[in-house]
Amino acid sequence: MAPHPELLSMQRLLRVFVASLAAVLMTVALSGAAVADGGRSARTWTVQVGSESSDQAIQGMAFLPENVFINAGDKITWKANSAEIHTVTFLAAGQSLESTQPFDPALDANIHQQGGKSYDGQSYYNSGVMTNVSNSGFDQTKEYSLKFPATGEFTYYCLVHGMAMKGTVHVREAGTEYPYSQSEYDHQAHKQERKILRDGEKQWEAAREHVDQNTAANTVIAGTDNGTAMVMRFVHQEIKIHVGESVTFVNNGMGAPHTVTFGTEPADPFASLGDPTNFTGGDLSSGLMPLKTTYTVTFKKAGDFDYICALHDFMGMVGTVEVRD
Ligand SMILES: [Cu+2]
Repeated sequence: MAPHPELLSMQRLLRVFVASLAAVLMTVALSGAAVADGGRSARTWTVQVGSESSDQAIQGMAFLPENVFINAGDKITWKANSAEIHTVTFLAAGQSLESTQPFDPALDANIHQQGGKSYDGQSYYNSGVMTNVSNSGFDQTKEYSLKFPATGEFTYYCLVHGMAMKGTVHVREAGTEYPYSQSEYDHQAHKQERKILRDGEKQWEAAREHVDQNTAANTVIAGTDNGTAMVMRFVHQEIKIHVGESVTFVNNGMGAPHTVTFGTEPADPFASLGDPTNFTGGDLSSGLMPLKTTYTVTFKKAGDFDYICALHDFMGMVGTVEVRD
């Protein structure tokens, strides 16, 4: 007697289930075996540099994971994970973070890759500019790898974001049991990324509420951040005023600098340019707007005036002031 068709499909389902269970068990056995070698064979670990929302509006100042525990002889590969630029920088013994101005032309080497492929524990090593896009205005480094032959605790920084963005490599004796697997680090990283996105959305919302409640003040928030999550947008992106009125741009953040730049993008985004008290069009720039600074522009002519943040325009940080008679 032929088996009932439903029974047949049950048997097939069961076979599929057993096969997938076997695959899962196999994976578990394999990763178990890898841990059981006591970490004697050198490994390569991955750390993400930055994080972002899909529209690039929210950017994370973080190495994910921030702490990684490896053994002597292992290698770390840092991977660019955001449009916002970052560096992986190990300072030389005795060197201070303040002394390394990444964009100082006199210290041009700061922003370029420096040091060998194996970390000596005391010299200056730099990844160059890490970003996942090619239009940041810098030579793009997508991946940076260093081998760690010696034990120790090594803290590194992003030169662009300074103390706000650091990570530590904990290098232990070869053969030490690893406290975390790569997939555990990846899980931590995903969790932190989601938190950064949530924090960014909240700040963006707060910025919108702030400008909505103070429309008479003609305020535009020129980016905001909480030291980790950055909102790379002008709020409101479009503002309407009358001839003779002013707009005040406010950098409301704790870590990320911005600019307000009308006209041609200047070669040096950090220098201020033009007279903001009497703007009728053409080139005008705030120069670098560090944290909690304002820049007020008085518009003396009708028209639509487009402007950018010269540091973050490639990720959509642009706006327009519509000036009417
Ligand atoms: Cu900006």
